[in-house]
Amino acid sequence: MNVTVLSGGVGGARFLRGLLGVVDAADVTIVGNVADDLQVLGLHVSPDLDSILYTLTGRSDDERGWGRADESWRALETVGELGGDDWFRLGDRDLGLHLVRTELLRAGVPLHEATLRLARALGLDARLLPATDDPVRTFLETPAGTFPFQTWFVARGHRDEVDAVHYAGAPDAAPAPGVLEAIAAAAVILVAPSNPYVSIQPILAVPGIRDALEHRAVPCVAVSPLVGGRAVKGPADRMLRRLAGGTTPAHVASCYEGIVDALVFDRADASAELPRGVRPVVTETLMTDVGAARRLAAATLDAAGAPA
Ligand code: FO1
Repeated sequence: MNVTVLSGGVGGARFLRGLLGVVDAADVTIVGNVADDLQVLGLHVSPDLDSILYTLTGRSDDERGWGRADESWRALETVGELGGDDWFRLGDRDLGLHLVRTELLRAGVPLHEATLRLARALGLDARLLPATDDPVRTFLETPAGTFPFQTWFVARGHRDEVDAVHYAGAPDAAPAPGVLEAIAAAAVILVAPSNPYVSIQPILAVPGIRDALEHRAVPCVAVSPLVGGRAVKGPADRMLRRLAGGTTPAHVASCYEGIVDALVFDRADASAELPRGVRPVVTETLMTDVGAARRLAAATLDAAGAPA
């Protein structure tokens, strides 16, 4: 059974780890967000793709929430000593991956091919595709100004309220080879518990992807990233409050109108009426460990009528 999953970084990666515990990795295609990619010290960093790569191959630092386990920071210390840019922290092991990816990209290898090569080298059995090979970048409009995603998220600690979100480059972008094919070949489409505004909508903003989901012939189920109206980590709840008017499942579902048939959300969330065409599915969504992530993935597949 082919499963295609739209996913951001940390929360999405944890959900995917659960999914690979209940379905064959060879049947899973992941379409990852690349709109928070950036250049750091001349290197191309794809934080969401890397969170997925590291988590699914047992290399992630689950406590920190990003980057690699068993990391050291000697190169970054030297960067700091030399007065270089060290606000976006790249660990020594992580740097190795960015060096290889950047060299591939500079040699003209497109991002999807570079990602497939890295995934193969790290032993990932599922297929990981960037939503696009083209430079789509998230910008946040805030009362303090408009910022590129990582400036707002990391350098400013996402303290600024967000008035609007833009996906620069999206109108001219094309889905990466394999993305539309994976949506067309899926028996089930899932939207991981990721931030709708900065993880999922930048994928949908790539021309052709939203359209493919709107015209899907198979069930599509999203998982809410909120528990009891609050983000487990990050700014999703504050963004939903300001941009959608609240943090109930109905507000989350409003971000996915027309593309999902059901929304999976936590028992702690009030089961208010969802937008027309979106069925509520209530379960435990807090992924406290791999077992909990597996149960959530199984419940999500069940909601899509495709039990694991
Ligand atoms: N997040 C931080 O809060 N501070 C960092 O210095 C930082 C560095 C970093 C390096 C590589 C990487 O793959 C991710 C990194 N992240 C860091 C996480 C990242 O900014 C966000 O988690 C995602 O972009 C949001 O999905």
